[in-house]
Amino acid sequence: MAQLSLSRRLRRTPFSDGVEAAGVKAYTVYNHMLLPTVFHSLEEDYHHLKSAVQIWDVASERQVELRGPDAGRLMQLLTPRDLRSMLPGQCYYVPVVDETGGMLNDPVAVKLAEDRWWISIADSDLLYWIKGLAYGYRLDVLVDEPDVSPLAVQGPKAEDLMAEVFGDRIRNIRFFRYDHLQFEGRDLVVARSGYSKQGGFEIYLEGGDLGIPLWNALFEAGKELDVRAGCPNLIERIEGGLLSYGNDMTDDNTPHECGLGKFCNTQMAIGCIGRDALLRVAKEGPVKQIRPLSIDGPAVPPCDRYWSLLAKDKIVGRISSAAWSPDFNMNVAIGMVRMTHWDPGTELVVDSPDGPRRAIVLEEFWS
Ligand code: THG
Repeated sequence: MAQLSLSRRLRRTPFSDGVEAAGVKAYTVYNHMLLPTVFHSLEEDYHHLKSAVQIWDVASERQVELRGPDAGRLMQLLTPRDLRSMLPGQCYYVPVVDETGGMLNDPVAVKLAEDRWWISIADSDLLYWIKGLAYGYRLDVLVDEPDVSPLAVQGPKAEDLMAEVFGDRIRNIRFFRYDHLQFEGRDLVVARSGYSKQGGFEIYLEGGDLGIPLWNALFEAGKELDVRAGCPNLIERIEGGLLSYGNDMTDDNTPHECGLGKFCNTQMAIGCIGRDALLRVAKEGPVKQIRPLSIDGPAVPPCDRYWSLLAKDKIVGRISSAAWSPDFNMNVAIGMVRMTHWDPGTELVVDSPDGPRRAIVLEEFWS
């Protein structure tokens, strides 16, 4: 396999030195920044994530900061999720859509104050869309990418590790809420959230200079807990049904096609750019939707292009993510399936790189 050439354009993170010292084996590029994908092996990392605690360099989840009197108004322009009852101290998973209702990103919105938000983005250049809207609507708001780098602590022992470093106060943080905690005299936003289903926290580090001190403090405190460097794990995130923007959905998809309808209150989201388009398509309902699937046979290769889903030689969908799951003893996958074939139990044929295999539409992986 060829290697990725490193350069300044492919940004390092405040934690990269620690990630390298920990023996990172593979990276992907996310928001033009290095994002680790493997430390030991996908499967070893997976078992460890589900049994212990890991420190993840997810600095590539960049923040778009909105600051000023119109910050809240701009935030609501972006999403069909109704933000009116959201308070400082809360985080919301929000679909961001364009004027056609197409998904531009699926970030976590962090409300710091009425006039200050962070939008913790997935892999697309949302900054330019947001700056364009702020300028075009003549909003009184500053939009930029601050020096803020999330570091995630994930796994069943995450709470115990975090308590060692930040004190028992972190135990009171509820899911998708945050608190302000101190580290070396610096104020940090710490949320109970993260891109795994194993539980944990995300530390939003303001000021890259503290990256390695924070990284080292967590490893020092976690020695007894078998803490390791980790990263979002492909197997675990497919099992958990966590979507990956650019892989499982693009701007060709509406939130409803992505199964993100539960994060939309389109009727209530007055101001949302995509509101009219979404109200129009919501009437009919989506004709295709994201589904969990199993794929028969031995471990599948990496899904680096769509794999067609066929029924009687007709294309009825496509797989966008797939991996061998040791715990479920099958290949787990995420795909987009047409309405005529999306019911749980439907048997399809997937055109995988090593030939046709049976795929089954599931309800959930864990049932
Ligand atoms: N954390 C932060 N920023 C992020 C991610 C993150 N930016 C990029 C990417 N991940 C955005 N995508 C997601 C996808 C899923 C979730 C969060 C961000 C998520 N979903 C939960 C679920 O589906 O079960 C819970 C959603 C909810 O109930 O509100 O956590 O991980 N900072």
